[in-house]
Amino acid sequence: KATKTQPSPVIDKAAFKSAVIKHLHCTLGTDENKANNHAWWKATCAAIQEQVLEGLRKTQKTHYLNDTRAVHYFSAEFLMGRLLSNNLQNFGLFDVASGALKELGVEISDILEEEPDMALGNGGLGRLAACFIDSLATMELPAIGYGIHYEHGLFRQEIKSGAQIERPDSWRDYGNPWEICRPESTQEVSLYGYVETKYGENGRVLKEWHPGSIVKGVPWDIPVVGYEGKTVNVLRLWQSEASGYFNWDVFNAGGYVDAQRENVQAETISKVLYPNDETEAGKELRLIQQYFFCSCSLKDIIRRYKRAHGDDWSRFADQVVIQLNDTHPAISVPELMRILVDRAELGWDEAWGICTKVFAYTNHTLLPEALEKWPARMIEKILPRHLEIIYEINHRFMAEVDKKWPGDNAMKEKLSIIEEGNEKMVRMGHLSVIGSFAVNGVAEMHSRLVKSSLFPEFDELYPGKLTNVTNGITPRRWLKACNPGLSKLIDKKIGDDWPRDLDKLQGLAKFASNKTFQKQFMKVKLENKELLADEIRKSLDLEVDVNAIFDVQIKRLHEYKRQHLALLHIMALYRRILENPDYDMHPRVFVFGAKAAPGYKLAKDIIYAINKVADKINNDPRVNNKIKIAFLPNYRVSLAEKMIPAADVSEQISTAGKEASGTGNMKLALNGAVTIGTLDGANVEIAEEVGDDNIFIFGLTVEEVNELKAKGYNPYDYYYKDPEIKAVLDWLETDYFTPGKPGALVSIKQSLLDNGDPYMVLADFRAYSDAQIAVDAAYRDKERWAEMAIINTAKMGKFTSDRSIRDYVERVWKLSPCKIEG
Ligand code: 26M
Repeated sequence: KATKTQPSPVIDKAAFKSAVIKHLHCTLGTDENKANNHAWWKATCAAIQEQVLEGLRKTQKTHYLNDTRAVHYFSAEFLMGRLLSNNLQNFGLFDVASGALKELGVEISDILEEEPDMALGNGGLGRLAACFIDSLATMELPAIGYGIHYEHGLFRQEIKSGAQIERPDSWRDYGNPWEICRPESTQEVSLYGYVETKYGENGRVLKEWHPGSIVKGVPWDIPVVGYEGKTVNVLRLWQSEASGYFNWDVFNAGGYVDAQRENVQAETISKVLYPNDETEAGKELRLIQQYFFCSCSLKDIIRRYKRAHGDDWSRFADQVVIQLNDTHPAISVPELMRILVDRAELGWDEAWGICTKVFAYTNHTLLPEALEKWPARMIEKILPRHLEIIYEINHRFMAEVDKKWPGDNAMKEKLSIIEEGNEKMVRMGHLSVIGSFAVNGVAEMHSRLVKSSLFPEFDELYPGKLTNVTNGITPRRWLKACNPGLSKLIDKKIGDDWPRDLDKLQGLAKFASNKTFQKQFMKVKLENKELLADEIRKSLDLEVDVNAIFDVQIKRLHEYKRQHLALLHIMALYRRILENPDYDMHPRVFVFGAKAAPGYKLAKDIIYAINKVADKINNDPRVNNKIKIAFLPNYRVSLAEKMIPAADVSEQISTAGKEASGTGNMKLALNGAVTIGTLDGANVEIAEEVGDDNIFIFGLTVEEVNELKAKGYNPYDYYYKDPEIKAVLDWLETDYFTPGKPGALVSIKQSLLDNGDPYMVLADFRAYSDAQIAVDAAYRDKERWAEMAIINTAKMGKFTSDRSIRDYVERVWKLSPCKIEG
């Protein structure tokens, strides 16, 4: 039975209309006749922002009066995307706004497109943070997100002659209507300089850090509106500014011109997001970024705590829990120790007791190249006191290790925060595990591997500290807002309370074999495919058949994610068609979206190869439109929102054991795409939910990957034994796809043969190809496919980020909701 949970809107169409007009006049200085879409967008944002700020004020007041315990989500990245559509939906004002604008002669879909994405993140980790703060607000939990106010988010990707070009992202150039600057909450951050040792009363050693420079952190608040609009939390992002202070005691006066150089350096800190994901870069500025936002955030938390509790630190850990989103904010651990020991003059043990009750750490990767390590010399230069504190933490930790494994020096070397060697390195993962009371992986399989392969000894030393919280996604953005057609169909069928309680989608399962519902479900899918086909036409000047299978692979470009496995398979299909014009396959459109880190040569080569193969296949009449390849440039949140609702097939084909969780897999399945994937990350749990008949699992398991590695994997075995593999790899070496430029695609072949195929692409090729044949066969049975698609949507309840947050609350944060009245 359908239930109605949407609140009655706080403002009606007429009032919304006058609010928009008021802002057009008074905020933007234009009028209804002159306004372009951009102005209409801003006026609409301003109109809804009135409601947002009212909610924010009530929430902050209520949290203050109740002196609530809160979670502080520390993340170098928040990949928010666009906010207007979500904020309207969450206030139940989408239809009101759409109607009001229509009467003003404006189409809401046009103005939504005016909003630049807030792309302050690289990919999964940053988007997860955004989904989590959405769920926290929706569940009325006191929470604050802390991060960096990057002037430039992730680069804009253009494709020129097939190759990726990076352009700066300037999301704030025409102003951001959501953010509020709070200069009154500015913090100061110290950098460089030296540490002075002093002796206090009764011989107590006192350390004083004389910084070489001080920068200001100015906070910008982005309101985070929960579903149904009651709780409005904040995302607080720090922008760096010159403070005007310079430690003249330590350095000679530099004069006016040098001072300008100082300003530029200070402002550089929050200038740009590092575009690497999964590779540790080791750049000084990156470390300064990390320390900058952690230091500002901790000071902000402490200021708020002291307002309520004065200098009594005994309740700090009752009020404050800090979640470290990967090791990027790990420098917070020694920073809090510094504040407690050097500033508050607490004893070490008391301070450490507080720290290890406040911090919890989420690990997002096992890839060795992604585990952050900083040269001790670099930390010493930038944060001399922190290096001392890290050594002290380690010294005491080594004593603990010796207690557990007496005299075992190999164990000490292995677990030490300090990696000895040519250059001493600080292992931020170890620091995070030691400094936290809870450590979690992001999917069952990943957490198992964190325990068994990454930190087995820590698991022995601290039983119960290592745990799992499977990732999730917000269904408000990733179904309700991005797929209105399907949302309305679901509302009609099972009621409209699923956005808060995603398990309700189970109710669709009993209609999975109902022919009428199948038709309705697939009609929505077709309409979404038509919309994506329009995008493809606009963006690539490419016609695609909406009756083809839309096969979608969207994620950062990485060898471990194996976009090149998909590419080799497409080339194999092409070859089969050329050899046999009657090769029997249902037409397919392979849709890709992927950004490569600018310095990741092979990733860029794979993008180039996909585009070159696309040029050839898309324009070859012999293919007879059986294959189209659409690489959509500049993959980002707002593009994902268009691609995901249109997908029939979801490609999740990472080497088993490498993808910690994946979250795109959840978004696609939620929108009725069927997964072809390996037993990796959360794919395992998706398979458990939908059942083996409703997913196409292929390839080596983690155990098989390890066995094959152990016995010696030789990609040439596959190259010589499988003629199709040989043929497509050899093809890459010719100038067939790059006329006049033979060898332009050879790096891919080289990585798969000479470089040993580190991600076992060739080992999984045949199994992948067979699975794709099974996908093809399944799609031709229209009813069976519709049933599979519906089951996928119906069984995604587990993957709401509300469930992830509930797990964090119960297992880690121990938080209670706080109702906001009115
Ligand atoms: C490192 C050094 C310098 C600059 C940036 C980085 C860096 C930035 C982001 C490193 C890693 C970053 O993100 C990793 C990431 O997104 N991991 C993904 O996290 C998701 C959420 O848990 C998982 O679903 C994915 O499986 C995992 O790959």
